[in-house]
Amino acid sequence: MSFLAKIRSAFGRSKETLSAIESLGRARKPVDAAFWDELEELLLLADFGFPTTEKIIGGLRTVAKQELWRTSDQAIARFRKDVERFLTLPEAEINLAKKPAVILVVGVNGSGKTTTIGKLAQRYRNERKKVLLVAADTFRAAAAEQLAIWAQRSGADFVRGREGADPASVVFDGVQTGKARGAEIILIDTAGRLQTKTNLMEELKKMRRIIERELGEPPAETLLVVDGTTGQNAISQARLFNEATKLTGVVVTKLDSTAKGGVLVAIVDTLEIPIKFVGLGEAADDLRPFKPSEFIDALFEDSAA
Ligand SMILES: Nc1nc2c(ncn2[C@@H]2O[C@H](COP(=O)(O)OP(=O)(O)OP(=O)(O)O)[C@@H](O)[C@H]2O)c(=O)[nH]1
Ligand SMILES: [Mg+2]
Repeated sequence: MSFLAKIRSAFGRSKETLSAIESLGRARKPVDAAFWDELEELLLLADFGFPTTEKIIGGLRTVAKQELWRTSDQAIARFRKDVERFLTLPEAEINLAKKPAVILVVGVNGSGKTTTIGKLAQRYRNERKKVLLVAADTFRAAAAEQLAIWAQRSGADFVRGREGADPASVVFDGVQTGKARGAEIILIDTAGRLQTKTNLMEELKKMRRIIERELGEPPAETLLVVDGTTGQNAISQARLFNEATKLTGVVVTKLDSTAKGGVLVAIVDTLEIPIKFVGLGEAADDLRPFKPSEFIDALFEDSAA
């Protein structure tokens, strides 16, 4: 299934708010105070968040005045373009230029880190790349088991530490092993942690320092995995993880279970970090590179058809 078809069927389940935005355009209502209020409410419902909503509406109102818009279809057509522009950042491609390309994966508990790594491993193995998975989640033995299954399934190499070991030591082993075996991509899984727990964020900084020391440069990618159903807490996660580990990209998972696609726009807008992949289900091929134009087309299903 194409990204478009997949995301359409995923969103099809519960895309009321976004269809409502579309209907608001089709209704060709006058562009008046009531219209702006209605649009604002819909954006907040779709999880664009207050600051991003205000920015989008403020921009639209300015153009509405300049261009003397009369009906809401003009506003919604422009809205669509604005959202695409908001979502489009440079460096949106995953960076695999370095050998090995080290990808550190971080996020709160249950956001989908391990599953995302498994899907990435499968993707790169399909391209015949030499992939190493590193289980630096030493918090629970089950975490390493879960990653081991993905390694086995995809034919990736696998390194783990003892339960309770210092995750930084596992990262060290992982990078050493990867270099020695000529791995092209090293994916490092970390334990879920709350962005507000300072000691756990320090632990991440340490892992990053080890990678930097062993490679002579920062990891090729530090990806934050965010659960798309979380709502505005995703913004706080992105901000605090970015402070600790300087993120290069975000992966938004579980988009198949939410209508609140606006959170993607809020993340990119407030933090200027690109979304690199989206998760649309639990299977290996349910991770897709994120393409703003396709995403917008999927959201505005009817008008795109
Ligand atoms: N529907 C859906 N479920 C997903 C997606 N990605 C992950 N999941 C599910 O979310 C649950 C948690 O995923 P994990 O990959 O274990 O999450 P994690 O971040 O590694 O969790 P911790 O290691 O405990 O912090 C699992 O049941 C996954 O199958 C997705 O894109 N869509
Ligand atoms: Mg995990």
